[in-house]
Formats: sequence, structure tokens, C-alpha cells
Amino acid sequence: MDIAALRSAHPEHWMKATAIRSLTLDAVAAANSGHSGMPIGMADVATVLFEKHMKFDASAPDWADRDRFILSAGHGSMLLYSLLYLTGYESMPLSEIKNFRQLGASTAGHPEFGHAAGIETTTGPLGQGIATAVGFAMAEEVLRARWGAKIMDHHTWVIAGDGCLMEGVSQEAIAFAGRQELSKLIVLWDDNGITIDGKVDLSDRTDQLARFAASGWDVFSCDGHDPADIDRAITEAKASARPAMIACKTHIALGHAAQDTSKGHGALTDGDQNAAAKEAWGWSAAAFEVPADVKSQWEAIGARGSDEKAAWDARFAKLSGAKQTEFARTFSRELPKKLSATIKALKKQTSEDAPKVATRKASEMALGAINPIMPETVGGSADLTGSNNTKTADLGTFMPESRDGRYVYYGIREHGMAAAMNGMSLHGGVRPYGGTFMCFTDYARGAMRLSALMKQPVVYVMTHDSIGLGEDGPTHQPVEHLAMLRATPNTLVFRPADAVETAEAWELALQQTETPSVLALSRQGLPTVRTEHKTKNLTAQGGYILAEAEGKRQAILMATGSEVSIAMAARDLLQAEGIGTRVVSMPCWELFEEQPDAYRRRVLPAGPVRVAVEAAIRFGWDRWLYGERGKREKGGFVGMHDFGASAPAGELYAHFEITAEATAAKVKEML
Ligand SMILES: Cc1ncc(C[n+]2csc(CCOP(=O)(O)OP(=O)(O)O)c2C)c(N)n1
Ligand SMILES: [Mg+2]
Repeated sequence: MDIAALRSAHPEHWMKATAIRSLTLDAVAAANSGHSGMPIGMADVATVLFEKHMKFDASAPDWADRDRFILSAGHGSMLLYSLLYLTGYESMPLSEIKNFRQLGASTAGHPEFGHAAGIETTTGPLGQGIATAVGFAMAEEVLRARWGAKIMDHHTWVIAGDGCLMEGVSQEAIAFAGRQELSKLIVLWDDNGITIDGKVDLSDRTDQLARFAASGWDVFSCDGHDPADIDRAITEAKASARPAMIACKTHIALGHAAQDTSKGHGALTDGDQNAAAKEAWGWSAAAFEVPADVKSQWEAIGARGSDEKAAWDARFAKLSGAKQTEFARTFSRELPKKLSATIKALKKQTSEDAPKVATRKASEMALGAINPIMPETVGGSADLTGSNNTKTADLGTFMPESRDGRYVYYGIREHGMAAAMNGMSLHGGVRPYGGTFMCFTDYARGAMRLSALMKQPVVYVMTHDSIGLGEDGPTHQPVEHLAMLRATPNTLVFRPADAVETAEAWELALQQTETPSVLALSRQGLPTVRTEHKTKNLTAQGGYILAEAEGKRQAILMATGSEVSIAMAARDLLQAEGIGTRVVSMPCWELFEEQPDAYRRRVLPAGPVRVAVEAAIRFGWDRWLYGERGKREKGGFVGMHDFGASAPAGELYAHFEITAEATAAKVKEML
């Protein structure tokens, strides 16, 4: 690469881009860790993007109609930090750049979200960024349909590397975005031919342009070090009526001894080599220093959007007061005032009618009440709409020709769906929920973990939550998934017992502003156990006394979801023999854990035998059986010990001995 020619062809541009390069080199060297090559290679593309195309105002990082920039190749986080510092984001002073990757600094290795203003999301797990970006672009479409192009009209930009494009989730995202014609989504691919193990050719020969084109994208190419060519490609991509991908041919670690090698991927810390690179770049400033003229050019870029922002403010101010309030409400994730009364009315009716319905059906009933009063919800399913019961009347369908539709057919793409929901939630202004079979949380897991990590209140409607789904057999029957989900920090796992608890769980899930929820719902019909109406949301306590012991309390049965009615039947058997038995419904462990000690002590007092009933593996239950003042010899479990089997549900419950009789017998064994 002829660096001197690049320098002399566009000297001003070169210095701006090289400010990114040198900050990256210095910060990574100081941290002795990080990734130098990608920011150095993509500095030219990023500079042109921010200088000429991105709609943003560094002084207003929360502007709702800003363009969103997603660094899918998140290992190159110094690219983003440099851009934020250079353009003058208050959240990114030089001290944070100097503190790169240190405890408590906002310049984390792979920032997901929330570390500093200006970071929309990046990717730790490769592929997530590009898939999450699809959700950003969807939210923009939904909100443009709702609020009009004067209020919502912006692009979603993605920088993705070879790794992002190799990950499977990228295919789900690309295919979906292509079908949905998300024309404001533009991916800039860092086509440097290098990953950690060596050349991309070691493991991949995909024609990426053909692949994107085959999925319905418009594709472009450019020389990723020629600002004029980059500008041309971006301009063309913006004009395209389909999502656009630009292959930016770049050199990783441009101008460094490690250029074009996998060594360039990671931390470049050799002092002599780094000094030589700076010399080749024509950069003579001291470490972490940016010459004043270059910094002020960057700050001008950061302020470039302020007029546009002011014009947007003026347009927004012309909306009626009610509309402004509604806009602010949805962006702050506040619930409509009516919701609480609506849920209460639904609960009252349900307790009176006492239907025998599957909780997936009960979820549909709850959504039927919620969706009409929450226009910000966007529902969907990964091709199991009729099974997940996620679609309610009048939602419409989100399609290129009907962007006001609020129901999304994601296709068989659980991972892509979950990532897209993260993106919608991160964008703001919408509340996504989506369904699949609970077993396939495995397929969605990569993105579900990020919902929790990024504190996004996405709602996962996971139906067919146990062997109770019956004949589809063990491939479809979750047994370890509740344990996995409960083990995930900042995730609420609800397994409601009936239609009343399901309504309560939905209310709680929507009340969350920083925590995702999983609703584990049954395929099979369940009797209503909450036949006495209570205005209070009992599920909010996580666990509560559903039925009190008559006479001396000798046993406590704990159960969730479909097994609560089994526990109730076991209680009948035990009470008939004079064994006083309490039933505790535990729809949400995480919320129960949060209750004051005195409350938990009241629900689970020391002394009685405890048996937990759940059609899943035991993992985790010991906390409630042996902890909380329980005793080892007085705790038992009725549930699954292995994978399930294919048969009608009733037969499976008998076969695996998850029955009232087995539960009563377990109690009597320990009395
Ligand atoms: C899901 C996942 N797998 C593996 C990694 C570890 N990893 C980080 S970067 C990288 C190589 C990425 O190559 P590329 O996107 O081409 O980046 P470049 O080397 O060009 O900077 C790998 C394997 C990761 N972050 N996420
Ligand atoms: Mg690469």
C-alpha cells in the first residue's frame, strides 16, 4: 500500500482519519490489550460516513431521529470511542480514551449498551450487531408509519467484519431485512480478508455480494481507503430502495508492520513498530494528542447536525400536546394509565369464568386486552403464530406495503428474531414481544443473553414449555431450559399456573424498563386455580400461598405453571388423610427472591416437609427445598430426570410420575 500516495491525494481527510488511527494505537498500547487493526483499517470509511452522511448532533445523543450507528465488528471499539471523542460527545472525554478497557471506564472492551451516550450497541458476540441493526431499522419504519416522516426518518448504519458475516445469525438477519425491504439499513463490510486465525480463505470463499444480492439487497463496492470512492458508494447506497451492503476493500492495520496479517487484528503494542507506523502516516503529535486544527475539524463534524436537530425540534413542537406526551411516554417506556385497570378487569372476569385454557391461550387473551391500549407493542413469532398465540385482532402485519402493521412474521429465525427485538427495544419508542417454542430458546440464546446484559425489556413468549406438549417428543420438550433461563442474570422467568397468573405476568413484564422477561407457557389446557379475585398482582411477589393447610401444617408443596394444579390435587389427597398441606405457587423465582425475608419466611416456614413439583429438571430447586430454613431430609422433588418422550401429554405425566399420587407419596415418605 502506498501510504504516501494516500496522504497526498486527500491530505485533510487523511489527517482526520489518522486521528482515529493514532488514538487507537495509543489506547490499545496503553491498555496492552484490545484490537488495533480494524479501527486503523476502517478509519477512512468511518470518517467519510461521519463527515458526509451520518445525521447526528454530538451535543444531543438522545435525539430520537438521529441516525443509528452500530459497530457490529465490536472488537474494533476504539473506532467508535475515537469518533465520539473527536466529534465532541461530552460522554467521551480524552481521559476515558486513556482509560481504555479499565475497570469502571466507559471505554469497555466490547461495549454493548449503556456505557456512554453515543453507543447505540456494538457486538461482543460477532453477528449480533448486524442482526440487532435489523431491529433498529424495523423500529424506524414502524415509527415513521406512526408519527410521519417529519418526526421519524433516519438511517441505520452498520460496520460489520468478516466474522459478523460468517456467523449464522447474520444469514437470518440478512434474509429477513431483504424480504422486508429495509431500505434505510446500510451495512459497510470491512472486507479485509483477515480474521484471527489468518486469511479468510482458510475457512470461507463466500461471494458476499452475491449472497446479499440473493437475499434482496442492493450491493456496492468501494476502495475503503479512497474517500471519494467511499462517498460515491455511500451516496448510491442511500439512494437504493432496498437494504444496501457496501463491500469496503480495506487493509487491516494499514501502514503498520502488521498490515494485511492476522497479527494486525489484535493489540499492536510494539513501540518501535507503532512509532514507525505513525511516521508512515505522517503523524507527529505526542501520544493521545490530536493537533488542534484536526480536532476542530472533527468538532465541526460533531456540530454539523445541530441545525437539522433544531429544525426537528421545531417540527416536534408543532405536534399537539397530546401527541408530544404520547411520544415521550413511549420513548420512556411508561405504561398507559389504563393498563392496570384493564388487567384487573381481565383477572376478575377470568376468576369468575374459571376457564380451562392453556396459558399460551391465556397469553393471547391478555394481549387482546393489552395491544389495543398499547400502540407501541410490536408482536411476532418465528413461524409459530398459531401455536404461540402471539397475534391479536387488528394488529395488522408489518410488511413493506403496510408499515403500520404491528405483527411481524419473522420466519423460522429464532435468533434473528431475538436480535431484532433487542434492536427495536434499543431504538426506543416500541415494545417488542415475540414467540417460539420454549425449547428453541437454545437457538435464540445468544441474543436473549444480550437482552439481559443490555437491560432491554424484551418479552419472550415461549410456549410448549414442558412434556405437556405431548406427541412432538423430546426434541421439542424443554427440560433444562427453565434452569438455564433462571441462571441468566437480569431476566425474569415467569411460569404462570393459569389465565389469571398469565395476565399478572404480562403486566409485570410490561412494567419492566430494564429487564427482559420470559413467559413459559403451556400448550395443554390448565384449570383456573385463582378462582377468588384479588385486585393485587400476586405474581409480583414471585411466590405466594395459593391454598392454606387445613389443620396442622405438615407439608408445603411448591409448584409452577402446569404443575400447580397437580400440587392442588395432591393437597386434596393429603388433606383427605388428615395431612395439613399448603400449596405455594411460584410463578417467578427472581421476584420471590427479591421479597423481604419476613415474607419469604411466612410463605416457606421451617418445619414442614417440602416437595417441589415441576415438569423440568431439578436444578435450582434445592435453593427452595434446602435453603430458606428447609432441611435436607425433608425436601423432595417431583419432576423430570432426563429428556422426555413422544406420547400424549397425559400418558407422559403418568410415565414420568409427575402426578398428584406421586407427589402425595413423596410427602408421606418424608413425614
Ligand atoms: C461469536 C463470537 N465468536 C468468536 C469471537 C472472537 N473473535 C473476536 S474478533 C474475531 C475475528 C473476527 O474477524 P473479523 O470480523 O474479520 O475482524 P478483523 O480481524 O478483520 O478485525 C473473533 C473470532 C467473538 N467475539 N464472537
Ligand atoms: Mg476481517
